[in-house]
Amino acid sequence: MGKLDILVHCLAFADKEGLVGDFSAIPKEAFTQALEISTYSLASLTKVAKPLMTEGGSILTLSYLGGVKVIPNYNLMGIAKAGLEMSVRYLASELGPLNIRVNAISAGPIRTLASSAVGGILDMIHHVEQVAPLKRTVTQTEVGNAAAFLCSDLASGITGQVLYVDAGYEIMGM
Ligand code: 0WE
Repeated sequence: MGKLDILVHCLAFADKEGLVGDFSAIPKEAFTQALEISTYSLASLTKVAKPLMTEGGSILTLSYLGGVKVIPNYNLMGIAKAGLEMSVRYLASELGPLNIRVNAISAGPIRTLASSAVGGILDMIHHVEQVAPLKRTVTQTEVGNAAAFLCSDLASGITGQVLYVDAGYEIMGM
């Protein structure tokens, strides 16, 4: 592959058992699988990207508010995203001396193929449209634009951060 400048990590999975019902009832196997795919994969990919980013670089991952606050049914993915956001900080600390930046975007809910498998996603989007300062949800283009910024030299002073691209929803308390 030679040289690498940018790595975008956009990968998550939890078994349906971990996205519904009682949190305390999540099977150990589902827990391990979700953390391996959704959390460990960032460190794993970073390990192989690191020696390729010989002139510095930018690593970006995608997170969700459910890793910081309780979102009904996000359950197991919340644990995975909490671990992912903390991984961003530890990786940023490790790779900063190599001028490799590591950040995350925490996006608001978006209607996609993956999210259509989530029960009640339309109700959640409707809620965000009422509560978020911008009175709407975000588009995939807006998330992409923020990703382009964080991966570019415009963000050369930013590392270890979680940038909310959520129409402002995260600042609201009620
Ligand atoms: O991170 C996610 C969901 C990622 C995801 C989606 C699925 C659906 C199909 C991970 N694993 C699976 N497993 C499947 O079998 N989001 C940010 C979207 C999402 O998922 C939710 C949400 C939102 C928002 C689940 C419950 C509540 C809210």
